[in-house]
Amino acid sequence: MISFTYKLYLVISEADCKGKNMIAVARQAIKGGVDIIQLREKNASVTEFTTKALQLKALADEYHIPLIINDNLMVAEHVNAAGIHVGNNDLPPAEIRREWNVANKIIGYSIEYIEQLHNEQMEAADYLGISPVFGTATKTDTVTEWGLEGITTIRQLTTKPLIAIGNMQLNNVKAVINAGADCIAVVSAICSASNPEKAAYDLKNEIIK
Ligand code: TZP
Ligand code: MG
Repeated sequence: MISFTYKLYLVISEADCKGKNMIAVARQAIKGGVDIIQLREKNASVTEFTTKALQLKALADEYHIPLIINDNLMVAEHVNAAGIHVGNNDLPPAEIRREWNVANKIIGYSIEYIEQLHNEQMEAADYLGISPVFGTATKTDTVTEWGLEGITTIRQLTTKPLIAIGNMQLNNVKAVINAGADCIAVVSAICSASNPEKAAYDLKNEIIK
């Protein structure tokens, strides 16, 4: 089991950067305080996904932070990512653990239903994503809006690191941490910011203060 000490998790795709260069946005975000990054490309071909993953891996290596790949184990293995993040409808964590036979890889698992906290999949995961905490325009096909109460409920059911995602903003991250989350994951609060470095810096300070 890995030790998960990260506090500010950037989830990024080319589309989320809305015309800006994704690698430039990611670099600024890392300079501001992002300490783990996930490439989440929903509509890219495997070739495009791999190309972007390689670029982001080089950047992550430069700053010595982990790169996580969303959903695609082939891409994660190919670029030697630090880990993979999956949801309820993806390759299950226990299976990934068997296939990707490397002990120190990080496996993240999104919790969308409370029942998932009682299945073997969550046992195989290194961290759990609370998905989503609040409703967000970035991802609309969601099941449960956990809210602060949901975080507290999940906190009581597991000791695994909890990553909060879904409309995380400067004015709510502290409450989310106080409710029991260990780490905050964001897309738009950084990718859509006019100054991603400052946005990351402010979020990080708010989380750790
Ligand atoms: N999973 C649950 S909500 C979400 C994902 C990928 C999107 C979060 O985006 P934002 O812009 O930080 O609300
Ligand atoms: Mg998925």
